[in-house]
Amino acid sequence: MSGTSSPHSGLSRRSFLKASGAAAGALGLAAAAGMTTTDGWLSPAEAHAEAEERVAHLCHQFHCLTGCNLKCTIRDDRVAMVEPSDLVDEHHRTICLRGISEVQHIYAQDRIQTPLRRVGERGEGKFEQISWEEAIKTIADAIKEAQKKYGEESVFVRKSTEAGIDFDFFGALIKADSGGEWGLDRGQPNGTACAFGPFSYCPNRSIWEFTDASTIIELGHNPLESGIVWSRALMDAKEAGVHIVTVDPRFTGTASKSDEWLPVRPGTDAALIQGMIRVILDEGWYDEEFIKENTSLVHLVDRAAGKTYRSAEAMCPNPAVVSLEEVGAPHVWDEAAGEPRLYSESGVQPALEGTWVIDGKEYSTEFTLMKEWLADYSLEWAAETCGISQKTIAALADRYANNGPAIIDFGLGGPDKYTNADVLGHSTSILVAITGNYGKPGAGFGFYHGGLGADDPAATLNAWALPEEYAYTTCGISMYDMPYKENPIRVALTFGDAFTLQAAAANDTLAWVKSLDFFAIVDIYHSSAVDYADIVLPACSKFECEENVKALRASYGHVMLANGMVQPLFESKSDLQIERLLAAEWGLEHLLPETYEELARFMLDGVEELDPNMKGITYEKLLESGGCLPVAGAGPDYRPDGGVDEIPTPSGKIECYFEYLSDFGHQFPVYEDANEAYEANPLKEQYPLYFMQGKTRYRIHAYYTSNQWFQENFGPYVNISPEDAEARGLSTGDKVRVFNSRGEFKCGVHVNPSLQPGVLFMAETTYTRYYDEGFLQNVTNSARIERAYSLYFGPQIPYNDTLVQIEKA
Ligand SMILES: Nc1nc2c(c(=O)[nH]1)N[C@H]1C(S)=C(S)[C@@H](COP(=O)(O)OP(=O)(O)OC[C@H]3O[C@@H](n4cnc5c(=O)[nH]c(N)nc54)[C@H](O)[C@@H]3O)O[C@H]1N2
Ligand SMILES: Nc1nc2c(c(=O)[nH]1)N[C@H]1C(S)=C(S)[C@@H](COP(=O)(O)OP(=O)(O)OC[C@H]3O[C@@H](n4cnc5c(=O)[nH]c(N)nc54)[C@H](O)[C@@H]3O)O[C@H]1N2
Ligand SMILES: [Mo]
Repeated sequence: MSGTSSPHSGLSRRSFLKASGAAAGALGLAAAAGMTTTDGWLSPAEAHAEAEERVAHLCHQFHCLTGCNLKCTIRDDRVAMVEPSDLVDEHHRTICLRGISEVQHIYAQDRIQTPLRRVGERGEGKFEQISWEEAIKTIADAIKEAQKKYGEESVFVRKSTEAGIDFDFFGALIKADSGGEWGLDRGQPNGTACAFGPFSYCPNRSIWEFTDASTIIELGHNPLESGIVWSRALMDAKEAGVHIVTVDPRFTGTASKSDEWLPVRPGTDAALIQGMIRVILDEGWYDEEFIKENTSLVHLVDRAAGKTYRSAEAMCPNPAVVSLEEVGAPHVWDEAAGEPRLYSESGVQPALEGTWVIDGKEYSTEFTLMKEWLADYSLEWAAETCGISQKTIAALADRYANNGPAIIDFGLGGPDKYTNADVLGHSTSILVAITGNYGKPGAGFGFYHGGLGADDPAATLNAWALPEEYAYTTCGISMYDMPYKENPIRVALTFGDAFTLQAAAANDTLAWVKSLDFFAIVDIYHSSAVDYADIVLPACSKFECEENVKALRASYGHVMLANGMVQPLFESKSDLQIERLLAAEWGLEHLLPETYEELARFMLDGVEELDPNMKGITYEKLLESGGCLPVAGAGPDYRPDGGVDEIPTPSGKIECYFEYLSDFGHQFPVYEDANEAYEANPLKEQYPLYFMQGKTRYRIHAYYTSNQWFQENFGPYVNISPEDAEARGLSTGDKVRVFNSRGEFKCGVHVNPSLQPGVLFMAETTYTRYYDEGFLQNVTNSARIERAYSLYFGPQIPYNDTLVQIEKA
């Protein structure tokens, strides 16, 4: 198959390589490492007289949670132009500026061109070029040696999300440690998991239903940057007259399109939500019928023991992990009978409020206990804590409770990245539960966008499985703990730069990485962690492959098969072939698909019969179509069932009272300051500024850093309010030093009136090589509080929970 996509009569890839090699001197370190400049890749294609031109439909990056189909003009086996796909229905037809400028990215100077071996110190970034054979053997030898000396659990293999979206075989084949709990994007979900079920942060209804809502609250979510393509649904809602409220310390793009912007103080959203709950209870705006029918708030609780009156004796552990049989059925106070009855008994009329003595023990309903808990939280306190006025909180509560269906669309960035995010998620769950804004059109909560929820009809694809004995293991210590807790890891292999993207407090992380016996990375670009690797392997981009086809994906309402690939640039290889080369060192490559074509054919085999949504989608028909077919029923009219009758908790009800957190006193979401980012923190004397990070439309995390157009205008810079800038004599374009006790970095500064005084903002992240010194991850917070280990998803990395100082460099 290889080569059939590039039958050129003109200049071949090989001759380009030779031609561009002449300019190798321009790159300094990179040239010493055997790299050539990529300048030559752009102009000759345009100038070529007999250019061979064709169109290919390729799949774009996934980690902005879309994965667009892209129409690419390929000239002389090089991507020359990228446009929105014409194979996609009008409503899903999209492209963003990252897609449209891919040409600048694919052929960027940061591409890793050949396998490299480190020759300097770790972190120095000095390499020599080596052969694939030698590189693969060096990695395999290091892994085998560690396995022999220290056991299988000494080897760590982890893929960055973008690098692992299509498959992740090799780590499982060698039973490596995968880094345990993710520690990302599960902060609020830690609070909603027990209430509505583990994966309730993925909405059970569709984003296209935004138009059915009366109100949408964007809670620390900035879809106009973090979900550009999905934000179409928000704009549809705006056009339909839906009232949109954005809660964000910054005046974001999303705030600018909203009816209201609430500039909350960083890390205090739980106080805002608790203020709303307080108003709703005081005013009697709750939905009593919904509460009685669908929530745990009518359960009886033994006041002294803090334990729900159930048919089982033991305290209920995390309800997300147990069944009704294990914990016993809850009782309510039956008003008809005047005695406790099983909630599940027919004809029971549960009391909402009250306290009764049963067998000498005092019992109250959860609702009564909730009111007692809330007694500590006045509206005045809420307003003072979160920085939003009492009047505004009360008006929002009114709108949310009394004005028709409402949606809370929370971000997994922003407020999720503080140590108190579970308190926010739990509070939001209670707000939703008492108002009944769930399980009906135009109502719900969660992280809308990204097909994580029920945005488009489900599409069934077969999963390529390895024999059962081949599976990742975990040493019991998650990656975020590895720099701090004793662990068996000696050797690491990452696909993508997981170490500097996914871990905070980079000085700690990288000190740990330096202490390892061996570290290898497979990446497309010279990302930040590359400098620390012993061996670097060049992966090819999403636009390149040894064969004609590559990724098969179900995304954004369509099934797409990337086809018409460009040959891998330089000496890069596809991830599949890299995994196969590694697997071959263990004689296990036969367990992997030989080609992307084999994988895609397998994934599609028989799905037409299995799933009515997949009707008409076969490998052949996909190729005939150009590479993209709609899943049946996709489009803005799609409405999933998404009801309230199947809450996957032991009781089948929305659980508001978290018995399992009694040891921490968190049965209800007791308000808690963030770890570092709070007003009364004495540390503010030294480091007075909140340092928030977030997504930018110009990058997916660090990816696209290498795009020259973006680099020229949107390199690493810190945003600061005019007030804070003036106090420090800073103007836009100045160089600054940002620092705290964990570390520092130097880069440019932008004075930006969209920020409130006291708050800095920076887009995460950019490769270290573009900073003047260090990078933002040097200052971010890696604290893991004790309670977090009891939560469903474990501790969350609190990047935003960070205080810093800034000065002119
Ligand atoms: N372009 C682009 N899109 C992406 C990604 C990307 O890298 N680039 N990454 C994807 C991923 S992995 C994720 S998790 C999602 C995340 O999607 P979002 O959650 O929308 O992402 P963020 O920009 O991190 O955070 C959202 C907002 O939270 C605000 N914020 C910070 N602290 C607080 C706070 O205490 N309270 C409130 N209310 N707001 C606060 C920030 O100012 C920011 O505007 O985006 C996805 N989409
Ligand atoms: N300070 C701070 N840090 C943060 C955040 C924050 O808000 N603040 N947000 C966090 C969030 S929400 C998340 S989800 C994580 C994301 O962290 P990751 O999951 O690690 O990020 P990705 O962007 O998915 O992965 C990008 C890496 O994979 C490489 N790559 C891309 N495509 C491929 C491929 O096809 N093959 C191979 N081999 N490599 C590839 C890229 O070059 C890059 O090194 O970052 C977190 N980091
Ligand atoms: Mo994320």
